[in-house]
Amino acid sequence: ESLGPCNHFLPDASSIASSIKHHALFTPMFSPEKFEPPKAFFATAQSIRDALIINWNATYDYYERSNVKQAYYLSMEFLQGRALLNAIGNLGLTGAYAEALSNLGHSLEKIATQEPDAALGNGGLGRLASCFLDSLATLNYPAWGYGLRYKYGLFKQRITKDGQEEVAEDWLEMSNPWEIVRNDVTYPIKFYGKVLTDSDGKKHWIGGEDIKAVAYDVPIPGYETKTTISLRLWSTRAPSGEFDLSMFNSGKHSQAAEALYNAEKICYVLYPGDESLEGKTLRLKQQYTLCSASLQDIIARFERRSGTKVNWKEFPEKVAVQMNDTHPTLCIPELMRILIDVKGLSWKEAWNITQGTTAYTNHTVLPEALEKWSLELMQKLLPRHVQIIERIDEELIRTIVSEYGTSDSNLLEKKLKQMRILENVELPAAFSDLLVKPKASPVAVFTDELGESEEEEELEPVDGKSKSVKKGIQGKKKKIPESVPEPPKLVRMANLCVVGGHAVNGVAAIHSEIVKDEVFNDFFQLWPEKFQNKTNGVTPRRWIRFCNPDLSKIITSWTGSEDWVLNTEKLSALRQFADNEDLQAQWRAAKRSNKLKVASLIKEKTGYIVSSDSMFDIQVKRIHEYKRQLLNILGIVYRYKMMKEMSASERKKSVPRVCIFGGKAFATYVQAKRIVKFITDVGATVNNDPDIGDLLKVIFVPDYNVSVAELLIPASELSQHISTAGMEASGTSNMKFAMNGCILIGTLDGANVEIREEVGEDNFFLFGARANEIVGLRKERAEGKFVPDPRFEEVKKFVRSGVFGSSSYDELLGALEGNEGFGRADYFLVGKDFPSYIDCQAKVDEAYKDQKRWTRMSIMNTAGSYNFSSDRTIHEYAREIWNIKPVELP
Ligand code: DL6
Repeated sequence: ESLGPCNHFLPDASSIASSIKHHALFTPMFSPEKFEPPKAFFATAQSIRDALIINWNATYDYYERSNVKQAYYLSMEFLQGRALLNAIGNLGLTGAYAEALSNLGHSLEKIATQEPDAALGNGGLGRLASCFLDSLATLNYPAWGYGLRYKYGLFKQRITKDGQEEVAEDWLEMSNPWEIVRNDVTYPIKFYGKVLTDSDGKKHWIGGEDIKAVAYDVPIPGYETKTTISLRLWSTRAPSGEFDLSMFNSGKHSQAAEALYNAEKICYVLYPGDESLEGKTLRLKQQYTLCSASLQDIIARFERRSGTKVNWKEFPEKVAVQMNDTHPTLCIPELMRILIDVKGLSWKEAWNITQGTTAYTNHTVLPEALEKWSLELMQKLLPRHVQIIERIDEELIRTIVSEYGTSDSNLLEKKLKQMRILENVELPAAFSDLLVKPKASPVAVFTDELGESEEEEELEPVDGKSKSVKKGIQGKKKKIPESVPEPPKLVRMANLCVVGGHAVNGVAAIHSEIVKDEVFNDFFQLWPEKFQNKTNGVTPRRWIRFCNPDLSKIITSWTGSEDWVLNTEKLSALRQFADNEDLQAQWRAAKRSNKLKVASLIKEKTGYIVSSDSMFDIQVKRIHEYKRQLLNILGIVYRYKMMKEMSASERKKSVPRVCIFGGKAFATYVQAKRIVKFITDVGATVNNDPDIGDLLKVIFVPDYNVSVAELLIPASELSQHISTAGMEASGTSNMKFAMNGCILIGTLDGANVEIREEVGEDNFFLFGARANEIVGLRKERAEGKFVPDPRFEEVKKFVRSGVFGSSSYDELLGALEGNEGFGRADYFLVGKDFPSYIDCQAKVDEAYKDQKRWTRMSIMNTAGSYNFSSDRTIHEYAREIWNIKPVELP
């Protein structure tokens, strides 16, 4: 029995129940006699999947027939979370499913928790991609997502007494009911090999290692629409015939299956460790697999839809490719390669098509996160792509030379150095005479590639060998003493994106300004028209309507309808009721019931018992020094120290807080892991201190993911977005928290700036240095002019005194002081912002004591969050970058 085409034919509870029973019977995964939660989950998922497939097919057929322009969102990460409640909710079947399951002896809410999170992402970038898919489907935009199907996701985080431990996340162990494997949709992917040139100059890349990419489709339903788009995830396999039977039979089992393993391991984990050459190679293979398989698929669709007459010039009128950060940059040379080598187009034609098709979103200003690949590695793995990249680099040099001329060689040299795609690579022969060469001195002069002429420098002896080096005249082969390593030749992926794409966008207003003024300023001067801002957004379906049903009911009743789910501007109507006592009482009751759920989660995951009368103060995000979890925890230590110094009666007057942390530290990011360990150490002391009791609890929720966020965010009262100003591109959890009536404490960074404008200055706790002060402050710090606040010094002393265990936390605190061996002195300005942070926290306590004022602030946050719906963001991308239009299915 099928459910029929979902929301056009609303099935009732009894037909749903029979569909679930049907799937329970015919799902061969479980024994027949029992109908326990895992089986009930799979049967329920399969019953709703029937409806999704009907709609997915209808959507696909219609796009195919009408040959509309489609956007493709390429991303290494999609942080989908669970799909069951979202699918049922989007199809408007929550009530019917709840009733059907209850008739079968289960509760929908409980069955939903059986589903493992699809955690194919690391953080905001991946969750943004998933929010975008929801908005694209909901708004009826013809668009697809493309990603990789990682067998083990990123990792599962365990918290032990030693801090974070990573274990493989086996999310596919029980199979994934949402994916549809398309064994007929496969593409060959090759690596290594060589490039041959035939007599008419045509290039042929003969691969040295072949694998194939296989499509797995995940249907993405829109809210209250039949449109169901696709997230196509690639998995990798060896081509058929690669299993060596005779070798296997001769007992060489591993060797016989080597090709299989080599292919499959490409899609084992997201961001495999890249310290080894093997790790780097694997990452590059992943990126290329995503780009090549997706482009082959897109091109095949374009050709099929074009019918007998393929007009390649029309490609950008039918296809938009969005590169989510630099991971899919290889789309540019891959599209060029296919168009030139396979389809026979000229360089110019291919370049116009590639530029017209691709666009790039930048998600970070951290220099270390702007990817650069070793040219040598890329040359081995993708020899033809390197030729194409070299040619793009050469064209770019030509553009730079024509823009800046040759008269001011310093300027030209500077521009070339900053803008070229290839770093530390000599200028191509055609340009070697361009720069004015300083006269060679009679003494032997040593040169570097870009001709910086410098005095002889004394170098530290390396291996007891030669120790002097000079840099000098352009054009001469670098002559470097044996012991001084050549700077590595690199491919700057971000530069390639900016050059190859027709649009470049940042993800919040302040970030887009930084992108223009700092990160890509040279390119902005050259092509100002390419640069745009697209402030991020989050889907109000998952992030209010489904994760916070109690608050949703209240919003619906006070705004008069459920329209706000699709038209979030309607949320602003709540402003007029912000002081209404009835609304305030309902609002507080909803928050309280969400807090009770989190208190149970905390007990289950950590064993700690927390009081829901305390303020729930939350910081959940990737653990990173720039996000400054360290500032938060040092603020907590200060609070604890102050409490310990108070008399018992004074202490009782403190505002009780549960301080909750969650987030993963990248496996090889040592300082981030130290921060996790420190937080849990502080928790172990504070939470067991009888003087403190419920007045302060410090909780680290392990394995933070979308499902945990769906519980924490609705329960939050204060949330922390406290990055060093200028370093957080946008943040998206700040938007989710504000939507759920949580008040933010934060710096003027990323989307905080716009959130504060919308919710009102009085409803946001602001502290810290501003982005334009950071450079000066760092300089001051480096010059030893910074005078720390005595409270900061006291806190560090307190930590070192051993209250939180035997560790002296030298590495952790050393980084704040710039002690010898601990690198840059407090680069993230924790010490500088500490006093303003704790003063601001005192204001938070004062505000919380006045619950009427606090509730008003909370309502004003939800009311002011309307602009941060991903629907708004997607409309902007569709209009201003992709040029696609909504298509309503007939
Ligand atoms: O744009 C989505 C998200 C932003 O909200 C965050 O501010 C930003 O940190 C994140 N960027 C990344 C990229 N990598 N790094 N670092 O995850 O993107």
